[in-house]
Amino acid sequence: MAYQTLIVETAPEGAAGVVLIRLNRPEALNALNAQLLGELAVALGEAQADEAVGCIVLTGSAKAFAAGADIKEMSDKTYAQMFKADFFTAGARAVEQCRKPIIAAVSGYALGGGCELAMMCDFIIAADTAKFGQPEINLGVAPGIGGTQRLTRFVGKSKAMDMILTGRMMGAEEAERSGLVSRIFPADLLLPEVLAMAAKIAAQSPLAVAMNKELVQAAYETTLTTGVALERRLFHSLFAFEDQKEGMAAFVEKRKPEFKGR
Ligand code: CO8
Repeated sequence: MAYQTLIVETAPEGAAGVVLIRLNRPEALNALNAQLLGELAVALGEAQADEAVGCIVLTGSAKAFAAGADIKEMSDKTYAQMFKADFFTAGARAVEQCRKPIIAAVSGYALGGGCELAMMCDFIIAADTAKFGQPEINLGVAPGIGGTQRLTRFVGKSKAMDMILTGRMMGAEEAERSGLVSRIFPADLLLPEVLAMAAKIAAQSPLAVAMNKELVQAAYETTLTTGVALERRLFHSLFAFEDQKEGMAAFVEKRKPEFKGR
């Protein structure tokens, strides 16, 4: 598909098995509008369907991952229009339901819906220039695609309240210290580092990757006892796949495994 608000590259910079999805509305600091979220849902659907893809990287520009939902598109909407269009949820659902890992590579602003989009991904790697925030309070509204829930789980109640009620931004170091971000790189190294990470994930067994992702996600949704029981079941079930035999044989034979996804 020819995208107008995204740039989609397969195996960028030689990163085998990786799809790079770049949000591309530079005139609006990558503000998320209906078209962009619709295109994102299509791009993720294609990446999900392509067996050659093992990991997805979502990024923006040097200045902005995304500066939020498109305020100009939203400003005149009525309650009925927002409700009927189920505004935003299709794009959000595509990210939430993707079974392949998605890494958010965040440089510059990740505000409002942009911060929420990054938090929907499996983990966030930040440039030292990254700024996270939920400034919806300044517009007389609230986060609408998970910000109050996910930010609170990432950074705890006190900091989430502080961020959401004051609308202040958090820099990369504070975000890493608070558990929102996994790692920080200098801005010019962000993409090469994230692509190398993504290629490493893409070279693993896609079956094991999908099950590991499902298990970590389950830690958010269930009790410890249920989560541990699910982990044990999936751990046992991984022994049904050739990839487990290959991974363990390769270790014993002191060679690199070649996973086939079966
Ligand atoms: N929406 C639309 N346009 C935007 C947005 C946005 N969120 N952010 C920036 N832009 C546009 C600006 O209007 C400007 O356009 P123009 O040149 O035509 O005036 C262009 O991008 C460049 O922006 P600035 O000139 O403002 O750039 P600065 O470097 O001076 O400032 C900031 C950068 C600080 C990021 C500033 O642009 C800003 O504060 N942006 C808005 C941030 C914000 O409030 N985000 C939250 C939006 S609400 C939201 O995300 C709710 C999500 C939940 C929706 C769920 C629905 C169900």
